[in-house]
Amino acid sequence: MSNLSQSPIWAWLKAEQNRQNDHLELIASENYVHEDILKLQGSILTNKYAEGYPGKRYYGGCQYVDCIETYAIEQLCQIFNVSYANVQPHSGSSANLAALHALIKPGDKIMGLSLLEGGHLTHGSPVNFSGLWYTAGSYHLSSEGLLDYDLIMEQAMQFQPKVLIAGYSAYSRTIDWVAFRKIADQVGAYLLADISHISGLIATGLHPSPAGYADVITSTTHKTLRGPRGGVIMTNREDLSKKINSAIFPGTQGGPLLHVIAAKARCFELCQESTFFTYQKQILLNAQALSERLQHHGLKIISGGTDNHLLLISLADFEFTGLDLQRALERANITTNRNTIPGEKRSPQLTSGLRIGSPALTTRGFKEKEMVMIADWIADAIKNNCDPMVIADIGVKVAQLCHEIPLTRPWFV
Ligand code: DSN
Repeated sequence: MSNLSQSPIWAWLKAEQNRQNDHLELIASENYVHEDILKLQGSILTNKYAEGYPGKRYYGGCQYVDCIETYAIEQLCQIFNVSYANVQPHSGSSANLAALHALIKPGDKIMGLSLLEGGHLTHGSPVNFSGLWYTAGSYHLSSEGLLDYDLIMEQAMQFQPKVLIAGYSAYSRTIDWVAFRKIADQVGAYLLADISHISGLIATGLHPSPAGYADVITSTTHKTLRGPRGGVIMTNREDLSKKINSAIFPGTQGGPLLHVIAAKARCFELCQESTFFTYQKQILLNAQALSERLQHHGLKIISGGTDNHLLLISLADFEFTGLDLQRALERANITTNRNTIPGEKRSPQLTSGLRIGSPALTTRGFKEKEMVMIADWIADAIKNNCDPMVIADIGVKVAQLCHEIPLTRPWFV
């Protein structure tokens, strides 16, 4: 097939474009990128092999990609106030894989928040490399769904991890890095901060930074940071920076994706513009508006609210599951994901929670007024047990709102 427009791939791309425009995107880890990010990711940089690091490559012809990667590293160090960075990880999972590979040996102990309570697969889940290759233990939230640092100290003292991991996929409160440093010091562990979800808030000073407390910081670049899909690793320790570089290449990856690294560099530039601070502020206001309005309807939010971009609705008191609600909202063109909650009694496939986040809709231009409307619709769906008539009615309102505030991010088809 010589013409892309005749390929089914083109039709699926157009269909996905329409889906993104016609749906309310509430998945906390998704966002809509700037057109420069799309441009750079689709650029001729994809043609270039550059195994190694700037100035020390295993291929010729790297003079320009060296400039791009060096610039990306400098920009990232500036934003997060760190001395060393690696911008080659293909994803957040790859970043965590390399960080652990740099710090410890297979069989050593790691400890993160339980996946069921908001941790991440790569923080020690038994079905992931982190739980299969390392001896993994979990710490747990308090009964209110909060990090309880005395409790974590106790759990860490008992388990004695070599790496303590902080940073989460479904935790809506501020993380106290000073308390985590204290716990890590007490048990003689490295502190690994995975800031994938909150890196945009940290970059703009709206959440405390782990820099100066964590030995190693990992992140994705596509969530609140609003860049291309990918990962990064940062540290202030020269000894660890060398180990991290070796752990990425040749340890766990081959050639870096220079088209993605260029897009990361552009993302880091955009993060330093004043509009990015305004955007992050609005993310917080929007998440709070969602949380307050849902609680106004009598719904339970885990931990009682949110300090960041996401919140977790508890469905423990309802007969339908997180999966039921996710599917019902999807029929009304509201995209969310089901999530386990602390004290979960259902399977991870079904769950008793729904995670929602504000980054993507904030990019779309939505403010508190729209968040209140959306919270009303979600509450309607819940209180009416996902009744098909109610869901159909919500779908009509969603279509109207998407029409009134279209996605003005660049379109490429
Ligand atoms: N799966 C991502 C999330 O949705 O939070 C984290 O990797």
